[in-house]
Amino acid sequence: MKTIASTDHVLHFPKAELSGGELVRPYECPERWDYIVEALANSGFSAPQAPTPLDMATVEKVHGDDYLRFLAQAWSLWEAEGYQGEALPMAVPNRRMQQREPENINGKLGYFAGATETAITATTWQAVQSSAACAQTAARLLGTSETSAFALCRPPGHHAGFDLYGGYCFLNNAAIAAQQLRDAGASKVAILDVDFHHGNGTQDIFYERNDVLFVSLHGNPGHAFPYFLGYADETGKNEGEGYNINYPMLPGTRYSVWSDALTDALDRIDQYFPDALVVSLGVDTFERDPISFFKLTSDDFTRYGNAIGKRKHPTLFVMEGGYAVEEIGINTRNVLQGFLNA
Ligand code: OKP
Ligand code: ZN
Repeated sequence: MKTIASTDHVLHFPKAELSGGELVRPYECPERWDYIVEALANSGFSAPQAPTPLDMATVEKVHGDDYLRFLAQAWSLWEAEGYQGEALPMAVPNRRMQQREPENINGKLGYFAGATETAITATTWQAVQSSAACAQTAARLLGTSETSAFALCRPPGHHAGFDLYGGYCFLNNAAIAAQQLRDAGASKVAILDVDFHHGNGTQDIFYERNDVLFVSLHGNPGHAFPYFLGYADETGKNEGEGYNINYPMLPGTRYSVWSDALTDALDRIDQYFPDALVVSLGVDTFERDPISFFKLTSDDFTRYGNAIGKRKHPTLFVMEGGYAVEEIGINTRNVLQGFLNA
């Protein structure tokens, strides 16, 4: 299995994340990438390949024009105000408020924010585009020479909606990969999101579409980020009705329960007969993850990689979360090895 990864990921590393009322070193940090590259190298995976530059035409089919213009301009507008810190949203449009993009950068940040912990720096946009390019390049491989691939994306993408950033995400890498597969001739693509957090951005993007099935296993939003989406009664809208499936699970969930949801999810995916499967791969379901509440062990990652592999879909893994940094490499490798050994 080939890995596509970009060293540009280091260009996104804010000094701070807003967490528990403090500005802390971000959980989503550059060493995450290093640990994964190291674990794959130690297990005989081929060295990562750099992506080709991002083709924005694909991105424009899953994100709004106003939003993409905002991401490209955010830092220069922030800098022009003379601010010394990193760009964080503060005021956000809420119930009974106007949904209009303001002129001022603070207004724009709030308007496009789906959450307020994630900072933008001078070089964030470059890192974000290279991360998306990894997903797109890996999707191109899957459409041609390969039956599986791994896009080692950083920053992650599944919280990025049509016109929303936050939860460490800016461009939705998995959505871009799915769209790329569609444009290359796949008539149906399934996305399986196994990150601990609900893929609210991916759900948002494909909610009214039936050419992309979205299936997510995650912490119950009544108890876990992103809090405002991810319930089981969210099943899609219009053409997309029936093509969105959520499996919210409670604090303390172990593999015995999680794997039943996975089996059900994989059955639903098989019944859809997709031409390709995109896996939003977050390993923050790990028992020692610092910000999550599922209880999967490192061996469980091998088990579920194997279960996914047994379904024999052309499969693209796209990296999402995982914050137990020293174990992120082993856990990610275990999923991919379990998959390959199926
Ligand atoms: C991104 B992905 C930590 C709270 C964190 C944001 C979580 C984003 C997770 N104090 N809230 O889905 O792994
Ligand atoms: Zn996550």
